[in-house]
Amino acid sequence: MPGNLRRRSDGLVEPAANRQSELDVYDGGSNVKTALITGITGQDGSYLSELLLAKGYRVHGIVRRVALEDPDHRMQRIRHLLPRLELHSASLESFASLFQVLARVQPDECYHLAAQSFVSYSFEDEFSTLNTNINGTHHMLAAIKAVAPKCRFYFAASSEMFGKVREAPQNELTAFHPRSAYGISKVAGFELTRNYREAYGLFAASGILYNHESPRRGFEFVTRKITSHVAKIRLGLADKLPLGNLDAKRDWGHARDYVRAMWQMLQQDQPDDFVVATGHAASVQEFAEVAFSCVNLDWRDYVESDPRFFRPAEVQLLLGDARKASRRLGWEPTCGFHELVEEMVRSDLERLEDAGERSEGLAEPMTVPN
Ligand code: NDP
Ligand code: GDR
Repeated sequence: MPGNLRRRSDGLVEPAANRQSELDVYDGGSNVKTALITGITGQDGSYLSELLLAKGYRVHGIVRRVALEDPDHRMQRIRHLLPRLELHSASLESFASLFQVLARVQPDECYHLAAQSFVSYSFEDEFSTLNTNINGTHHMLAAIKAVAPKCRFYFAASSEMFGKVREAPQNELTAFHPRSAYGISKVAGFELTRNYREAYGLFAASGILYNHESPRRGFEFVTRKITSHVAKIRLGLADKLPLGNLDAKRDWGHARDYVRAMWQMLQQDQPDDFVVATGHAASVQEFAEVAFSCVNLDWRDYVESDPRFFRPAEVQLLLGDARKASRRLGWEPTCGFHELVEEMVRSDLERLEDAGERSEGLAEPMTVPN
């Protein structure tokens, strides 16, 4: 256990310093809600934690045991929140471990975000993607049914379920046609969530979220890959950006907007499923064009086609119709495409410049192949 974390007698893991004074803020309140987030170390988990803490929730998170051993690296996105979070180690693959956490925390709301979320990787390892994503969701639902049946459950479904789209834009009634093990796993999770709602009366909702990005996006996803390379190229640290299919179009929004929709879904009178999207699509090439133009460079001088980054089955166009979310949740995106790209490029430039100034080397903090 790292020095800045300690395990309490009830099994909770928490920052070693000053824990109780933080909790006193919440302990006295009669309306304090408790939320449990799986995947709290990911992009969405970090923004959702910030949102819920700002609303006065007690926020618990499930993390992998290895994260507790290497918090500087694996908890980077939530490092600034650690004194206010209560973390539990459990494994998505183990029903018993999730059952124990749910029984102990008794959350009012559970946001199930943990998944093998990289579509490309799901072609390399279908088995672990299906296992983690389907069984993980099933374990969470079954444990909630058994020990916390009043808990409201959010499932992180995906536009990848539409895959080879039957129509554009897609809405909650559009048929699914997934094109990867990842997409298949999300269809299974979506159907499990619906079935627990219909068969056992759980308050279980799915958000069918389209691509949402931010400076906290993993480096393997195309947007962050582009903005981090643009920053490196601008600073003379790289000279090429290898990419796959430039024609794929996605409906790109900002993660901070999308986690707000997750919370809103669990505040409704009845559980339901919602598409969350901006309603505007842009191609990978357009994203690269805008990103390079932010630093006064021409993308054509740097982008090169690399067969390694093409997928065996591609999803060519995803465009969402979020009118139901707008009507019923009052949800609207606040960040436009250009603003998103600019924020990501600016953030990557600042990160590299800071690293250069501190002479700590320029290795990316989360080293993943991209
Ligand atoms: P990230 O990849 O940033 O985060 C994934 C999280 O899941 C991390 O906390 C990761 O933990 C955890 N995780 C992965 N595998 C396991 C495992 N075997 N056991 C326990 N935890 C695991 O994803 P996002 O935050 O972007 O997405 C959140 C969810 O929303 C995912 O389910 C994703 O599929 C879905 N989604 C995302 C969209 C997007 O555009 N971002 C759109 C639609 C759906 P660790 O840090 O330890 O690896
Ligand atoms: P996606 O995101 O598969 O939509 O899944 P990703 O950024 O990986 O790909 C988007 C599109 O860009 C094309 N592409 C490349 N992709 C990557 N990663 N690297 C490249 O070099 C590259 N070149 C072109 C891809 O082929 C694809 O068409 C994301 C994840 O967050 C999922 O978890 C989530 O469910 C969906 O968004 C909605």
